[in-house]
Amino acid sequence: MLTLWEQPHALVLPEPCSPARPWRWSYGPAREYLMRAGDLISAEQAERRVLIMENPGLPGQAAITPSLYAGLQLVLPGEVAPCHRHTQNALRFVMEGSGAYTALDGEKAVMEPFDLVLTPAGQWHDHGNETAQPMIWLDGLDIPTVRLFDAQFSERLDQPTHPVTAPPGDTLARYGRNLRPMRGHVADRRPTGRPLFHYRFADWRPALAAMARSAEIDPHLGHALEFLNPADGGQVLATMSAHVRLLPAGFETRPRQSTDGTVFVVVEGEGEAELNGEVVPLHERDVVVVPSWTRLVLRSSRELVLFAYSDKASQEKLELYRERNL
Ligand code: GTQ
Repeated sequence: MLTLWEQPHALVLPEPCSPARPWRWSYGPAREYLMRAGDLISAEQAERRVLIMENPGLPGQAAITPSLYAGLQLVLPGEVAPCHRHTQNALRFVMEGSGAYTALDGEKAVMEPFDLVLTPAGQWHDHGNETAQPMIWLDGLDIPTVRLFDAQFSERLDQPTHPVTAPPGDTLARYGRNLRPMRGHVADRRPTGRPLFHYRFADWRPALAAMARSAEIDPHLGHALEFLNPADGGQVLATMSAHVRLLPAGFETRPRQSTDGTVFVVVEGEGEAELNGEVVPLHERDVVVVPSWTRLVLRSSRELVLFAYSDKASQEKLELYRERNL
């Protein structure tokens, strides 16, 4: 037994005090390391050729926040990352390359820069690159969350790629346009109740641009749109939420705190993030992690477009989520 009153760290704090640190990974140097990994190991050998972005405040945990994982994955021309499934939820956000695919239960999503692709828990997925260019994307997974609950299972398929079950884009055509099949709805097609797994830059970017033209800007967020599951209007994954933002040139947000530790990717533009008073520059394709309850201010010198994912979906289910707009 332990004496509660002598614990060096208080166990019940007045507000979040994350061990994770605010941090930025510059895309240029990260990309160089990843390409070097490409010389050293094949995607098939590695199963997934990924450089993990580990938060310096969480050494040895392969975590970017206490609940989330992030990595950069490289698939070279002609390669396949073999088919597997697991209880961890995953999202992919394309950093560069065009035309490689993620297949979900045998249906390919052909990936373009800044597309969001989901591989929800329990669904078979493999990745392949039949183009002539390297393909790099950010992997966002809930690995630390599933580890916390000791609830992980995974298995490899006995062949590298899943047999084709539907033509590429089939689900997007049915569920990506405010429509759904009158028969053969979600439950038959994807047992998880998450039919749509591809959210294209070609769709979300014009939506954000239209919002920026006509909506009043939110002083704490900028213009912001959340990705949703068309089957129920909820978050894209059981444990993770994702959104995009636009800050017009010369905009500064008011400070904001939220309990969902968030990973940002700079899609376009230039600016800076002030994280608990520390200023970090923002350039295209940089990755920045903003841990829970960090006081965040964003500034744009050029029109800034950001993608972000967080554990808000988990926290809302557990009735933990809070935010404070200052
Ligand atoms: O592509 O399935 O970065 O299973 C880590 C674990 C990617 C994947 C990661 C994975 C994957």
